Amino acid sequence: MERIYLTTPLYYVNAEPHLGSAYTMIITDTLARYYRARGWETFYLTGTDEHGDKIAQAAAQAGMDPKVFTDEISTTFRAVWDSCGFTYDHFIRTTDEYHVRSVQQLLDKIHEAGDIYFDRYAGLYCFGCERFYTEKELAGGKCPDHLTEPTWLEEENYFFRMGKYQEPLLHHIEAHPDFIRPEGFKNEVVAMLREPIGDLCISRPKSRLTWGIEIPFDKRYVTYVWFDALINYVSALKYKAEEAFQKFWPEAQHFIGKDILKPHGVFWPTMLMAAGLPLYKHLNVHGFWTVEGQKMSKSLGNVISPLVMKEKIGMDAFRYFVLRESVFGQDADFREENLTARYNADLANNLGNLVSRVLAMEQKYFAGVVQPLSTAWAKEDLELKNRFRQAEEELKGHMAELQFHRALEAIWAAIDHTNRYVVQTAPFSLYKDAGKRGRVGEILHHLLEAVRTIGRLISPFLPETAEELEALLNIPRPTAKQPSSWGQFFVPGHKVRPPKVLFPRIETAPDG
Ligand code: ME8
Repeated sequence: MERIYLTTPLYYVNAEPHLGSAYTMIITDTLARYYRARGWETFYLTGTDEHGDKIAQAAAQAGMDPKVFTDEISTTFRAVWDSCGFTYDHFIRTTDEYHVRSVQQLLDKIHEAGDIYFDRYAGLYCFGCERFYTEKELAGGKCPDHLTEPTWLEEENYFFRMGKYQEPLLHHIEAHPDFIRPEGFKNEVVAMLREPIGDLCISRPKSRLTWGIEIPFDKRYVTYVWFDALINYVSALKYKAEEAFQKFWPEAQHFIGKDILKPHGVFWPTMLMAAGLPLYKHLNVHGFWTVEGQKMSKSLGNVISPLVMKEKIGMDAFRYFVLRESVFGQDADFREENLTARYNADLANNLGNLVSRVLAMEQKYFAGVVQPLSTAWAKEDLELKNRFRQAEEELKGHMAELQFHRALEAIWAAIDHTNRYVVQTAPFSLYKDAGKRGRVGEILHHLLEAVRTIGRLISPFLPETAEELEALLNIPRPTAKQPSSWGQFFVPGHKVRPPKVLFPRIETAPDG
């Protein structure tokens, strides 16, 4: 049986879910739905990252104990994702006991193998990033992310011998060119590995931070951030059972934004090597969203909330827009006018009108009752069926390549073709001729097949709409096993429902 293990980053609980985190969720949810529908065994993981300075500070600001604070925000996160309808199989929290245990076991293992050592370190530390910077990495003496001057810090800590695995990792990437995708990000990681990567500081003394996971071999220290959070990808499976780990780990595909490329592309695989575990299959890296050309930020007040979008245009339309508007791996810009334009053109007009038209004609001419097909199909009927077969083939390739915008383009090309088929076959004119009504029944039968197939193809992307189409066609959920040959699905006499508006048009102000 084919399998896939999909993961998102674990989101920090110091910010609300927004367009950025929702984008990673939409991509992974779409893939999970796509592979499940194809009968693959799928495990889809998300969760929250809850330790570290930033969270401790946020809790202190809220006047709350960090555990109470993280319980609250993690619950909110989960509730938002649930109300967006994301179908994750497991939600992990870095404060979950099994995860804490798993991190400690891994620390012990790597420590015993001699790849964790104790040393004095002094350097420039950015509290925002929770890491030390080298002079070279700073921009004009400031942290390039936070634009603040780092603090000089001197302390004794535990270090992971990351440098030892630099060469083996480079070899692995050379032998598996699609280990990190798209290629531009692989090249970035290769460039990082061509410079000395050094070792990684993995602890904080409890005198400075208590909100972390205690180092099992030295209770004066905690580990936090990467040596904690990254391990979730393994601990979530081990929590299920060793068998789940054996089954899914070889098929692991991580999805992340480009901001966390180094931890996932360098820290994580070297940690896995030190722990004697196989590496993940793919690291899939996506670009960043801006809003009307600007960085999304609380202070600018331009943060796009998935729940507000759901309220405004519906979750399916929001999913459609972000997947259709962006190219996986590249940055994208969220613009209200583009959203409205795509919604009206692709969803309200192309898809929505087609479905209404087909169901309205079926209702008007045959009281919703599906008519028989003759054995001899007209050329345009065959072309219509083949057009969908072609779309399905193209979809497969695009999904494997994470080209979601192309996958949607392929489906919409078939929808366009269907709209042209209606114009070409003109059932509304034929119906006036009583002798041609049999042919009208056939045309509508083919159109109902088209609507059914559209529902199946769009279901990973627009799951609610797919369900609405099933309800309108009065048919059950397709299963992975169900044969779906065109022309053999609808039994003549089956009754479909009257049309309904799936995507009400958004009225825009007239130009000028
Ligand atoms: O980094 N555009 O958590 P985080 C696209 N806890 N994606 C965006 C985005 C934007 N403008 N802003 C955020 C962390 N993201 C760590 C991860 S993993 C073991 C630990 C998405 O809450 C994107 O997926 O800062 C990015 O990688 C993630 O949010 C970072 O989330």
